[in-house]
Formats: sequence, C-alpha cells, structure tokens
Amino acid sequence: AFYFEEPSHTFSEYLLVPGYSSKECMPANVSLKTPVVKFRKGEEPAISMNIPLVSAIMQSVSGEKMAIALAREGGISFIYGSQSIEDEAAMIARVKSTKAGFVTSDSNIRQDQTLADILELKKKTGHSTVAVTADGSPNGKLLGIVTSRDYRVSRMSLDTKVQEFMTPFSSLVYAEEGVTLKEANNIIWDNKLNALPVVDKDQNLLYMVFRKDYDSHKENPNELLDGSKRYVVGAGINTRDYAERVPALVEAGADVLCIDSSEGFSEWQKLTIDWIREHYGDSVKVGAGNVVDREGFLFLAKAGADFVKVGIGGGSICITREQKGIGRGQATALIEVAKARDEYFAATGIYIPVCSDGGIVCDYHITLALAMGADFIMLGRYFARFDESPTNRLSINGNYVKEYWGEGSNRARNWQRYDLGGASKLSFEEGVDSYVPYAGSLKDNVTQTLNKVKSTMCNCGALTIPELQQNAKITRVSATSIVEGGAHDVILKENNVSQVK
Ligand code: MZP
Repeated sequence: AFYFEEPSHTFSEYLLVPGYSSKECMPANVSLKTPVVKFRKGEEPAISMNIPLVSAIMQSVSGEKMAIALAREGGISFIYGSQSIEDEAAMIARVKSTKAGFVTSDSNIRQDQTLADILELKKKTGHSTVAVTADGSPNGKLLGIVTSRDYRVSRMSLDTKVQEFMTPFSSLVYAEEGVTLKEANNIIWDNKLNALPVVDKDQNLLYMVFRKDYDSHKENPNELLDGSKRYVVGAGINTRDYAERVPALVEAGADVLCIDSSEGFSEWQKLTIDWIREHYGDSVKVGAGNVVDREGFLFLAKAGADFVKVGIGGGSICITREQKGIGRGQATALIEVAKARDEYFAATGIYIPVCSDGGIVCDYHITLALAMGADFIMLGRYFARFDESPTNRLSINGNYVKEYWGEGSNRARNWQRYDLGGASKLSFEEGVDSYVPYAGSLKDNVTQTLNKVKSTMCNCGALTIPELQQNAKITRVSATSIVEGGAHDVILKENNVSQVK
C-alpha cells in the first residue's frame, strides 16, 4: 500500500494570517468574480460568476426557486439529477423562461376565467405573471397577479403583512385595494418603482404588481448569460443515462452540466465526457468529480472536464467515510488538487477551475477554501437552510428548521451517484436524513457571508480571488489554539439570569 506522509486535515484546522492592507483594500473594492469553466491562458472563460458560490446537486437544495434566487445574487444552482429526465428538464426550462414579472395589457385575464385558462395564457405569452382584472381590461379592477414561478410571489398569501414581504423593495409606494391595472402601471412608472404592493386597509399585502423590466436590473450583469436576459442555471447528470438526459437538458437551456458522483476517478466519467464531446464538441460545458488527489484531478483534466469538483466524505449529511472508509480531509484534498491544477496550467496553458464541494461549516471556511485554491465552492447544508430550498419548514420545540437529506440516503435513493456498475439500486445508505436550522432568505444570508469573505480578503491584502490565492498566508492550528479561538474562560450570559442585589 501507499501511505500518505501527512494526516489529512479539515478547514477548521487552519487560519489565515493577515497580510498588509493598503487603504485601497476595502470590502467595497473587492471583486469575487471567478471562472466556472476552463479557458486558455490569456482568454476569458465562457462562463464566470460574480460570486464564488454554487448550490449542491441535491433534491433538498437545488430546485427552481433556489436557482433563480442564487442566479440573482450572481451564483449558480445545479438542479438535481435524481429525478426523471422530463422533470429535471422542465425545471431547467422554467428557470430559463423566468423573465421579469410582467404587467402588460396583453396578459390580462378576466375574473371568471379558470386556472387552466391562466396557465394556457402564461404558456402562450411566455409571461411569468398574468394580471387578473374584473373585466379583463386594463381599466378593470385589479384582482390579483397570478404566477407559479416567481418565488417572491408564491411566498405571498392573503394574510402576508406587507412589511414581511417588502425587505427587497424598501422605497415603495403602496397602492390601496381597488386599484386598476392601468393605475398600477402608472404609479410604477411615475414613481420609478420596480414593483408596487397593493394592500388592504390593514396593510395586508394583496398582490404585487411588477414592472415589466424588473429583472433586467444592471447591478448584477453576470446573473444573465451572453445579453439574453435569462438566468444562468446548471444541471446534474449521471454516468448511466447521459445519452438521453444530456440532450433533454441542453434543449431545455441548461448552461452548464456536472457529473454528480460521490467518486469520480473512474472510467464511467471519461465515457460520459467522451459522449458529450462526440455529440456537442466543446459547446456543452461539463464539470466532473469528485476527486481528492492529484491523480484523480489529472485523470479528469485529461478526460476533458470543464471544471473539477473536490471532496469525498466531508459533506454534512455524508456517512461515506463511516460506511466505506474512503475519503480525505477536505482541506488537504483541496490543497493537493489546486496544486495539480496550477501545474497543469503551467504545462498546458489550460486553466481548469476547481470547485471545493462540501464540509463548509463556518463562513470563513469559504474564504479558506478560496485561499487554498478553490475557484468556487459548492454548498448543500448552507443553502438548505433558506426559504428558497425546496423542503418543508417545520417547527421543532419552538425552533424553525428545514429538512435536509443526503443524495445517498434512503429518502433520495440517488443510486446513480454511487453507481459502480451492476444492479440499478442503492445497496446501502451513504447519507442521512436531517434537519438544519431555518435561516431566512438567501439574499440576506449570502450578503452577510460575502461581507465576511470580503473583509477577510482585505485583511489578507487581496482584492480578487487570484490575489488571495497567491498572497494568503495560512497556518495550521493546534487543538488547543482552536479552543482559544472561541469564547473561553468567561461565563457566557444566558437568558433568565436575575440580578443579585
Ligand atoms: P454540505 O455542504 O452539506 O457539507 O455538503 C454537500 C455535499 O455533500 C454535496 O454537494 C455532495 O457532494 C455531498 N453529498 C450529497 N449527498 C450525500 C450523501 O448522501 C453527500 N452522502 O455526501
């Protein structure tokens, strides 16, 4: 057997040592732009992101709401592949067809028309939103805005208080119940609003009227691909049914694919990439993985992967290490793979982005992963906690939680992810079914996380991810230093402490 000299380590065993920060080094000046797919030296990657985060290829994480919300922030979701080809393609198509909330005179519908009529109209016009007025005309009383695809509106119910819904739209004018569509549109344009909440006399939100070009806001151009005003979205594939799945996903508009496998150093991955190259050349982008060492990276790089994903056994819901005894500490795996990526780039002039997948517990682990050479990070647990994950929110002992289960659990039964040939079934579990604390909206959380990342980058004197990778000073910490890093030797205040007189 071959023995690695060093034990393998996790992110929590490292810290960043600050470098010199000039006065230009402030969070507002930090760019988190990062490549998603391979490119030649001196050229631009075909796909890049404004933030280095992608959501995991999992049933409990990446559905269409997640994809839209994350794309709006500049990242990418990979829609889960452990569903039928038709269902996955339909999800992709819905993300791609989500345009703005539309309020136009040609998408009105009368009060007495049925839901089927509305859906038919939405399909015909391609509008994600249809206005219902009492008589079907713009002058009729506006009764509601119907949408099934826009998470902001699907969250709304008749008893939603306007304040609960309005956080993203701070400077809005409210319209009172009884406004007509035409009046609503006038208010929007006159006040330069993106959206108009219509409320009843108790400030309960009745519906939202969106401006036609609401989603084409300019601050985040990378959430939209090649000027076509569509959200960028990824999709998981497997090494079994790619000949049917890939064409369906490409047809539906997927921008980038990723082979979803717990262990990617295998001939199955090469065969999958070969098939894609034979049928689509380089026009279809596909990531591969997961690997945890130099050899695995080089295999997938030579097989033609557009990016390589790193990580075995470090996911929060993963029990692969316990079940099969395979894996490697995530930090050690990433450091070795990133080094191999850099050597490959120096030798060939081809830069293959590396994605660190799984095991992010604290926000600073993201910064560490970037410093250790990751171009972007895939997260499951992190995103599962948000409103936009496709799972139930439950209250347990008064605390809100969301469900989160592994692809290798009996609940997901994603046998293709663990497939080594043979029977089409999951022969033993490699993942668990769990809860994670509910954390609110993706936008609020991602903003806060990235503020931390940017401020740490400034502490390290880096304004870009490549600068961080080059300049970061990283130290391993002893078990005792880890204790020192938390609150220690103080008595933490708890609720219900009464003052002693
Ligand atoms: P985490 O962000 O929750 O720590 O990890 C998410 C990652 O765990 C996923 O992207 C995937 O690579 C991996 N995963 C998903 N399901 C399982 C499982 O059931 C798993 N074992 O390990």
